[in-house]
Amino acid sequence: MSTEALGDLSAQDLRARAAEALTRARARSVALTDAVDDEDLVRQHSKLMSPLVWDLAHIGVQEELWLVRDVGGREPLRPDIDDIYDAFQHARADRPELPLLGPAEARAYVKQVREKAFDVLEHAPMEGRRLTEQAFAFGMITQHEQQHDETMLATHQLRTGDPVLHAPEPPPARSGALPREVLVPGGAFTMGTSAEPWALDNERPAHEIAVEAFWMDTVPVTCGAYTEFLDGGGYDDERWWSLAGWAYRQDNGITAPRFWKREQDGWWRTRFGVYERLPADEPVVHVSYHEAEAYAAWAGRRLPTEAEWEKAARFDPATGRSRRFPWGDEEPAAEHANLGQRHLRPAPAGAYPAGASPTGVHQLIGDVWEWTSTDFHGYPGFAPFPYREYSEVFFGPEYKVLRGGSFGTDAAAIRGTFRNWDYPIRRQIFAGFRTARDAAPGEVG
Ligand code: AVJ
Ligand code: FE
Repeated sequence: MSTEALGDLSAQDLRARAAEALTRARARSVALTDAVDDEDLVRQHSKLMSPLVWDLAHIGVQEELWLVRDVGGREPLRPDIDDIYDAFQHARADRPELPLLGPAEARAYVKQVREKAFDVLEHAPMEGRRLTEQAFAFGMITQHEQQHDETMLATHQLRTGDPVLHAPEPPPARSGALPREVLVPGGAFTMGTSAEPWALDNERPAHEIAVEAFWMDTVPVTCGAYTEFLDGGGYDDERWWSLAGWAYRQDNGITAPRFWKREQDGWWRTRFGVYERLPADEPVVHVSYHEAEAYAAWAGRRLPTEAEWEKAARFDPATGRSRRFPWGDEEPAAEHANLGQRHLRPAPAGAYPAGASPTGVHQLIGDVWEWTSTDFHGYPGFAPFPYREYSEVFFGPEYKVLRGGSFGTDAAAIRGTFRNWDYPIRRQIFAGFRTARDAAPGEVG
């Protein structure tokens, strides 16, 4: 569906689309929390994460705040728990100590909120307020739930014990031989969006920005390529690391990506409770920004800027226009990208020829979030909407932008303009990277 087409949907169609998206998100939240027993739901599997039962009730509280109370103007269901589930009031490490709703209570609560939210959806006008224009609030809450589902998936990866999640294997590489890198032409392009109905505040507004011609890796850096850096002593050679990166590596004794282990016969990893040999052709995942940056320096390259990433993903040289996705304006389908936890791992490099961008860059959407070298900031003309705490309070040099989504990101929560951010030391997220380099003066594309 094109942006314009969504803009033309009738109120009835918007309601159906919102209901379908909310229902799909809920099925995923239920599957992620039903997969483990109650004891496991209330446990903290890592100081970096909330207990799963916190995420579940927090999803409900956010939905109550925006859909039931604000859009619907209805009475609060549980005003007494607002504070407990306010992410700004309590750090993740402290959440197990809170008087949380238990598993049964949390499940009943989110169900009750959803019934009210659906009632609001049926009656709310889809215009008149910016919050309801094109069902924005429903799209925002769908994305919020899907984002927490990805966070819960990361919690699953940190939990120890037998595997409880299952999914089919991703498709094999099927692109044929790909060039190592492709040239993305220099010049202005449209970054961000003012037209995408469910785009969040930090993706707005659309603006023209110029980038110099550059070379971009055709596919994300694979485990095989990363192992060369590792086995070549890259983690012990200060030359490749930034000052902050080297301090991080030293202070934390970082010697390989998270979840990797060296055995007699090479590198192995733990993935959702399965211990397995590392697949050489799969994009590397669970690396920090610092590790990505060091690898790029070792390879004689650099990380792409956020603008370069978006130009590679959206710019169509034939029309001069920016697409919604690398493959065009249609919503992601199974042949385009590895999204939505359809598979429990990134797909091999070359698995998605139908998802390539016009300039020939593959797997920009799905598989692994990609670190960019850009700090998280608002675009020119940024306006917080509907609340400062979604994006604006995170603007600044402490956070790096990640792009493209991972195998754990749902299609509802990703597009060519979508921006994620995290601390450069984080590696429990499904993050990898690709590298870039400046084009030489003659190579202008
Ligand atoms: C956009 C993924 C950084 O999980 O911290 C969830 C999304 N905001 N609840 C996060 C979010 C509020 C956010 N990220
Ligand atoms: Fe949240």
